[in-house]
Amino acid sequence: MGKVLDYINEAVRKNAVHMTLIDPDKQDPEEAGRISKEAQHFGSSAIMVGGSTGVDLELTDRTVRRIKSNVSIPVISFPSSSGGLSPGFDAVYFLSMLNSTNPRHITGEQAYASTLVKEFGIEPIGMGYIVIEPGMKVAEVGEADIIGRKEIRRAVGYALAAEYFGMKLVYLEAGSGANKPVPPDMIIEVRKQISVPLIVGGGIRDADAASLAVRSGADIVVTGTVVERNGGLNRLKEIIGTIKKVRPG
Ligand code: 1GP
Repeated sequence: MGKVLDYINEAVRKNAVHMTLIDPDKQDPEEAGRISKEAQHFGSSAIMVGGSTGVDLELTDRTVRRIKSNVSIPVISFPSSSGGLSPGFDAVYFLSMLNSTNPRHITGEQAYASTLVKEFGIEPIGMGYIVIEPGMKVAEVGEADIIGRKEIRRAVGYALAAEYFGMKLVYLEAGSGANKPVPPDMIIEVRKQISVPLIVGGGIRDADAASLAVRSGADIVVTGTVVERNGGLNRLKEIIGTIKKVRPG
């Protein structure tokens, strides 16, 4: 097992985990570094870097380097395509959008990215990525056959399939900026059925929503949009503080 995956598994065993998503398009590298430093200080366990649109390799690279010089927690690529990889990453979520209708997002981009991952010497962490309603931009770009909020059995099916394929993590994604996060009853059922760590993200913007996700069974909560708003860092602090209380070490 790789170093970053070991670190994630260990963190999840101890208590509920938070990861901060930074979209390189949303702020300059300096600001990304500043946000990441604060996030680490509040107790976030990793910085994920990625965005669904317009991946600019040069900007990603500068952003990753800036973040790396500001934090000691892992900086993980959260790619939307093979284009967003930088040699500066500690690891990459080597994800397959399992409910895409286009094989390009299930195995195509990955077949291209794998050689770059090898060349750069980045740790790949296999992940089953499952897009739930409303799905937002990532559903559109990834041509997802979106799983409805009530389609719990379908969500469980994809999550179990991910585990049986040998993927190390399962991610239930409502989409960045979603007006509603992944429903609690879906999280509960998926958590019951799988044994690998469960990540939940999309639309989690306050401590209550984060707490509900963790109480339902999310091992890892991802937030992105919240820090882009006024007072966002305070919100982030509250979110991380709350989830650590809900499932303390
Ligand atoms: C998106 O799940 C993440 O991939 C985070 O979503 O930006 O809504 O926090 P938000």
